[in-house]
Amino acid sequence: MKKVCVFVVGPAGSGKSYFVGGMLEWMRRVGYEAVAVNLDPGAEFLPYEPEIDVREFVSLRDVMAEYGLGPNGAQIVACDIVASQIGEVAAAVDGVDTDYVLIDTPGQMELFAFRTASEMVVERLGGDFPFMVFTMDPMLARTPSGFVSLLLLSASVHTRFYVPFLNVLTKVDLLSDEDLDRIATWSTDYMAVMDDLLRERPTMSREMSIETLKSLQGLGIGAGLVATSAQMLFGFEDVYAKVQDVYYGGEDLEAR
Ligand SMILES: Nc1nc2c(ncn2[C@@H]2O[C@H](COP(=O)(O)OP(=O)(O)OP(=O)(O)O)[C@@H](O)[C@H]2O)c(=O)[nH]1
Ligand SMILES: [Mg+2]
Repeated sequence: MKKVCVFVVGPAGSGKSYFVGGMLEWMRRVGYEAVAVNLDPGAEFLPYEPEIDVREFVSLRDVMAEYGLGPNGAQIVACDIVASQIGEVAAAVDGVDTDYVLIDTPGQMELFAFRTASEMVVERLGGDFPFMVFTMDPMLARTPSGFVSLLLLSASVHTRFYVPFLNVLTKVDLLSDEDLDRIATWSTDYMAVMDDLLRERPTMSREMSIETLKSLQGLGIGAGLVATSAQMLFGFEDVYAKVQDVYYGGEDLEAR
C-alpha cells in the first residue's frame, strides 16, 4: 500500500496547521483515509486531532527549564531532539494504516526548512512517497514584490529537499476576487508579475524582486499555485488531485 506523506512547510502564521486540519477534514468527508502528524514541539493549539504528536516526545517547557533557554533557543534544541528520535516517530507512522499522512511542521520555518537534521526527517518519515506543500499567506502574496519574495523562499525550500512540491495560497477567503484573480494570473505568467513590478515605485527592493524573478524564470522554477481556504473547506480537492497526479497517475484513491 502506498502511504503518501505530505509535509506542510511555510512561514510562521501562513496557515500550515489550519491547512492540515482542512485537508484532513476534506479527505475524511469524501471517504479517503488520512491522519495528521504534528512535528511542532512548540504548538500551543492545533486545529485538528493529531494521530502522532511530537509534543509527547519532547516538551518545549521541559527543554527551556533543563537547558536554561528562552523559547527561541528551546525551539532549536527541541527540533534537534525530535530529529534524534525520528526513528520512533517513523515507527509510529509506519504502524498507522492510512493512505495519506499530513505532517504539520514548526512555526519557525527556518527550523524545519534550513537545518540539516530536517533532511533526515523528510527521508525517514516521507518514505517512498514524500510530497511537500509550501503555504503562502495571501496578505504577503498580494503585492508583486511580496509575491516574488514568497516564490524565492519557496524555491529555496524546494531545492533543499527535492521532493514533489506544491505552492499553496492559504486563507483565500480573506482575498477579494480581484486580488485572487491577479495572484492566479501571476502564478501562471511571470511576465504579468514583471509588468506589475515595473509599475511599483522604483526602489532597491523592486530591483531585487525583478532580478529574483528573472533568476527563477531562468532556472525554470514555476509558481504553480493552488488556492485554498481552511475556513471555507475550499481548494483541497485541487491539492489532492496534484498529489494523486504524482503518485497515482491522476487516479482516485478507493474510498474506505
Ligand atoms: N480567514 C482564514 N483564516 C485562517 C485560515 N487558515 C488559517 N487562518 C488563521 O491564520 C492564523 C494562522 O494559522 P495557522 O494554521 O495556525 O498558521 P501556522 O502556519 O500553523 O502558524 P504557526 O505554526 O504559528 O507558524 C490563525 O489565526 C488562523 O485562524 C483560513 O483558511 N481562513
Ligand atoms: Mg502551526
